[in-house]
Amino acid sequence: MKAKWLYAAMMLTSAAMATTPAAFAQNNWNTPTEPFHVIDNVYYVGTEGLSAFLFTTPEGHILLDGATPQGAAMIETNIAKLGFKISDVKILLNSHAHFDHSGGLAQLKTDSGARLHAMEGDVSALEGGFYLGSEHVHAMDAPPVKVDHVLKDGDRITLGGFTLTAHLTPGHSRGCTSWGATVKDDGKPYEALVFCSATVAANRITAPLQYDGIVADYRSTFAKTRGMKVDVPLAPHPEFFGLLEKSKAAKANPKAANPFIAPDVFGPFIARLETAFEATLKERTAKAAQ
Ligand code: 4NZ
Ligand code: ZN
Repeated sequence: MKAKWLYAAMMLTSAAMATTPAAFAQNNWNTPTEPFHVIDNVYYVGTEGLSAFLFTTPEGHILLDGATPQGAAMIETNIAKLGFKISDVKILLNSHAHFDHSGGLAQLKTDSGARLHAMEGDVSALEGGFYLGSEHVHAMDAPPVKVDHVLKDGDRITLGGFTLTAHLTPGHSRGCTSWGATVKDDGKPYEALVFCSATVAANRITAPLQYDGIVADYRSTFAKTRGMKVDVPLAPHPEFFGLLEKSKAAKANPKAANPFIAPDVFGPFIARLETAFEATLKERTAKAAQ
């Protein structure tokens, strides 16, 4: 447990200090990994370093996130490995319009024919193929992708009797969206949440701001998520909640309780992100005043 906290703290610190896009890229983003069942109708179909989630229903499937442009083919391979068809993906969603989660969406949209639903604040970046506020940094570009339906906070997406709720959790991106759903395990209901992110990462949170209102946005996200009941914490970066390790544990011990049910980790996780955000803001504000 201690080592995990230290690792998280190190990641947050190094992310806060790094300045170039390359400094944030992880070398396992485009490394394939086996897909796995998470819970109920939820499957992991991402790469080793970038999540993508498939929500299956009798009337077609919902795919959340596209990893990088190179990751799209790995996601499609993983969907097929699970026995599902890319042509049955009817709805495409995104956690946030950063190239490491939206880069594969254009390819996935072409190959599936699905409609893309996205939060208002992220539409310009998705359709323009840029990182909002860093339009000139082409290393952070993504293939442009047309948004078919614009979402607002609290909107619901329903397909085949399954519903996902779009919770606007802005800051990390302007339209950062955390996707919630009630899932069942052993007949009992659990609240699952794919938490967008709230790390500072490549964002400028002092002048010149990444986008207007970014600091208030991060704080609104901490206030909103602090009290959320999350039984099954999931994220676009699998290491946030140790998803690959949980999958290994589930495979090693299939009769044990589902390891993805972890109701005590989300609150403390948000508290650590908030502490890291305020520390980075304080540091950068002091530096700017020198
Ligand atoms: S993210 C970069 N989506 O916050 C930016 O993990 C943002 C992220 C990763 C990498 N970057 O500029 O390389
Ligand atoms: Zn991001």
